[in-house]
Parts: sequence; C-alpha cells; structure tokens
Amino acid sequence: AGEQIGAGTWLFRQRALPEVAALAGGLRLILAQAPWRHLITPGGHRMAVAMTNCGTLGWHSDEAGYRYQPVDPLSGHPWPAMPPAFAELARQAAALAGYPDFHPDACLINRYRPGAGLSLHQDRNEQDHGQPVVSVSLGMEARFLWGGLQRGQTALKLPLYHGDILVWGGPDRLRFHGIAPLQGPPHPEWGLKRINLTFRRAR
Ligand code: MD3
Ligand code: FE
Repeated sequence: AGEQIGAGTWLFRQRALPEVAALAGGLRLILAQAPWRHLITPGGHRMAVAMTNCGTLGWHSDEAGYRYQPVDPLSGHPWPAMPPAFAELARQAAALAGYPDFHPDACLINRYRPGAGLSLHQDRNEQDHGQPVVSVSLGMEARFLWGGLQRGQTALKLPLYHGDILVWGGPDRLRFHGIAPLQGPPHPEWGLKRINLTFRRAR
C-alpha cells in the first residue's frame, strides 16, 4: 500500500486525499481557538514556521526550552481537542506501517509560507521513542530532508505532496530531518502555503 523509505519508515502517497475536507473543517475550528503563532527557540530566534496544536498536549517553545504542555499559553485554555477524523487517519496510517495501537495525544500543526523551512533536528521530546510519528502534508510541495542518526550525515531530499502521509518509527525514530525553504507554485486549493499535521504520543 505504501513505499518503504527506511527500516522503520513508510510513505503513503495521497493517502489523506479522501479526508482533506474533514481535515480542513477541523483545522478551521482549531484555528478559531488556537491561532497561528511563531514560537521563539530557546536560543531566542523566531521560527519561520507558524504553529498551533490540538490534542491533550501541545508542543511549545520559548526561552525556557522545548516542551509539551496541556494549556495554550496564548489563551490560557487547554488546546482544542483532536478531531476524531484526525486521530483516526493517524491511527490507520500507523497501523499500515506496522505500528498497531497508535493513539496520539498531540498533534502539532505547522504552516509554511514560501521561504520558510525547518532546519535539521531530531524529535526527542516524547517519552516513549517506541511510538511512531505520523506526518500529513497539505498544500504546496515541500522538499523533506532525511538525515542520519548523527547531525553530520548528508541528508536525502524527498518531495512531499498534498495528501501524502509519512510514518516513521523504530530505528528511524531519532533521525535528523527537516524541511528545505518552501518554493514553487501555489497549490490550486491551498494557495501559497504548506500545512503539516504531525501526530505523536508525547506521554
Ligand atoms: C523525523 N515537521 O514538526 S514531519 C516537526 O513537515 C517536523 O512540518 C516537519 O519535523 C514538517 O518536528 C517534518 C516529517 C518527518 C518525516 C520523516 C521523519 C519527520 C521525520 C523521519 C525521521 C524523523
Ligand atoms: Fe521534527
């Protein structure tokens, strides 16, 4: 059903397409409660990517560090609940990749505009690295950077398109990865942006 990219990584092209309307509707409600914001890295830099979250835990960054927290610091309220259509899509994709029983408690939502990227990093703020991560791409094409387990290793470039789902875990869970600065034509429906939903089990 998909393409195996690494020992623990699977790519399911266009798998989210039938769910795009449900995802867009959910996203609209989430943004009304928890609008886009540009987080500050612990080093004091404003991130080029705008972010928000849904689920019981949201990823946050400021001068004090990176962490998951139950309350949106902008509103003082809990993050919007994860819409069932979001959780179900992530669970199904994880199961297809050989990770049954994936129940995400955090969905980080990233928005890229042309020129915005995400430099190479590892996702290591989650408690159980045995749990996979599921990423859903919407809108403009992006060049995904797929590195090794050490920062210096050269990164492979992989295009990600509207509707693609990437699932990674196991031996690939701690790979360095990033997104090259966004470029190219606007998406016919989503315009000059790419949105990525990243599902995780944080605790
Ligand atoms: C990690 N987001 O939010 S997800 C992040 O598209 C993040 O917004 C990117 O990295 C985004 O932390 C990329 C896709 C991804 C795919 C494969 C990976 C991340 C991966 C393989 C190993 C480790
Ligand atoms: Fe990441």
